[in-house]
Amino acid sequence: MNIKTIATQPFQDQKPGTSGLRKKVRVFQQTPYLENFVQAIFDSLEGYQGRSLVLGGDGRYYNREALQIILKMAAANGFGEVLVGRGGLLSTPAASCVIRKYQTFGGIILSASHNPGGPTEDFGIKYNIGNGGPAPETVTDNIYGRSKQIKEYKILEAPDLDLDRLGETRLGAMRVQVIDPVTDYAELMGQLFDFNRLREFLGSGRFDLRFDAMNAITGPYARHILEELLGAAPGTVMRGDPLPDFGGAHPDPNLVYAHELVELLYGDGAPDFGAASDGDGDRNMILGRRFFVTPSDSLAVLAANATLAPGYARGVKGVARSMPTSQAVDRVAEALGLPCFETPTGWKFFGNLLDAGRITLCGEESFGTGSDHVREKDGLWAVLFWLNVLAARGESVEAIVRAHWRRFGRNYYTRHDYEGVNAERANELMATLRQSVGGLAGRRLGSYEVATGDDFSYTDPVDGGISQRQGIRVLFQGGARIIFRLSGTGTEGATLRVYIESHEPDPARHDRDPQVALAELIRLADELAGVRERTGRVKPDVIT
Ligand code: G16
Repeated sequence: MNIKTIATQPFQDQKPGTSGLRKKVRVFQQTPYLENFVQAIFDSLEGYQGRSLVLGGDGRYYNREALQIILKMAAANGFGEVLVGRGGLLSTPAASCVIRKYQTFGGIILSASHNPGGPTEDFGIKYNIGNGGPAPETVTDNIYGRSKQIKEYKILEAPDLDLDRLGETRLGAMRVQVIDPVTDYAELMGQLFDFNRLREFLGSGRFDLRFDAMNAITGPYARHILEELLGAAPGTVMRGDPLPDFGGAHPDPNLVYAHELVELLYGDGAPDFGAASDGDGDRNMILGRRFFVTPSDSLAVLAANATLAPGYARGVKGVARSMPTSQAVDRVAEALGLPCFETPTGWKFFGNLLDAGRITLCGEESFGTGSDHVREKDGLWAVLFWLNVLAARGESVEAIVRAHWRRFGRNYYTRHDYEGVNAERANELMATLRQSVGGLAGRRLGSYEVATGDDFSYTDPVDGGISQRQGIRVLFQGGARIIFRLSGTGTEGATLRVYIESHEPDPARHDRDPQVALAELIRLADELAGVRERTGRVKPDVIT
């Protein structure tokens, strides 16, 4: 087998976004687009010769082809070993778990997360470092820098490997281990949660649940853990086979895209509990019977009830949330005397806090919740955590959340997304806001008074790294907020996200529709940014 060094020209558009490089499949299919980016990753790493790499993806279209290329490039570049999930599959949290458990040098995960899959849809690739978490900005900046200068890449000339059979093979001098994608992850879950109690709870026939895997990666994980290990009824896991195009579904677990599950949970004879996960298994949506738990509330409820799960019985060291996530968890932290950190959007910003032992739980409004058990957000983990809390408390989801609001107040929250907006116009909108926001302090807008306005900047408390321009914040007296930012995960045009929040302490006012409770702030947001005028849109594409 020959190592070939192939001359190449750089692409100028390989800047990783919020979570790796995401583009249309057809972009990645143009040789050497993928090859360049993979070589740029390898070139920007030091000390990996002879070490192990974890490799897997969410099974989306082009996953298998891309894996064969990456395997041959890893061999040509001197990795000693690759651990690859059978069938090329590994959920994002499972990849993080495997990197940590086997102390590998890092990992490459192929996924465009919750974006649709298929020949005309999205593909993505991201590099995770040895702590199991997404590469921090210093690393992704280096990869990007390298991708703009790259002149050659290395690849082994070899036949494709059979990735469907467990066991060890070789690719040149490199060992390839095809591992079961579920085993290590399931074992970790068994250490964190009370599987005996859950077996009684789910096997009793008195608790009915559905898990919607959205034809994506979590199907095999959820079937094994919920149905085989914990005895939930067969059929608990819906859409449980990972398909390359997700069966045409948009694997984003929210009220819009998981509508089959939502209809079940809001219909006659609804189950007690419903949950869904996304393309690569790191997001989660939690539903009770006719009740939706916002991701921000979910984080707060888990933080307040953490000690009910054996893995967290000794308590939580601290919590963190991304800046646009609601401040519900801040109130829990305050009541429990815990440190609470506010980071920019992107799971990578939690890594240092988790590694330094300053936080145990963290989460984001974008349906992400996680803990120090891995360094990624983790969809099925959140579901098991909720089930553990439900089993321990013996109350319904709704009762638990309402009791939480009574104690801490309710943070009404909504996010309005304007998708596929002309990128230039979206950038102009942000630039104008950036200029004016500082001057808003002290101004009265409707019944609100602005406390401060800024463009969020974050100084990492562990390594001192500074990340600027992380979202425009308008902060009102009393804690209400309006936040504007552009998504870093889209593949076409720009997505403007407007996040709106307000705290309501009065239990008599906890029953309102968030769109109604937040109506004035929603109107103010539109006026402040001129969303309609500048984007030409009269309403958001997605409201969560
Ligand atoms: C990624 C990141 C998350 C982020 C989300 C949305 O999630 O890991 O931290 O909150 O994107 O980002 P944006 O608002 O920039 O689109 P995932 O599940 O797509 O990997």
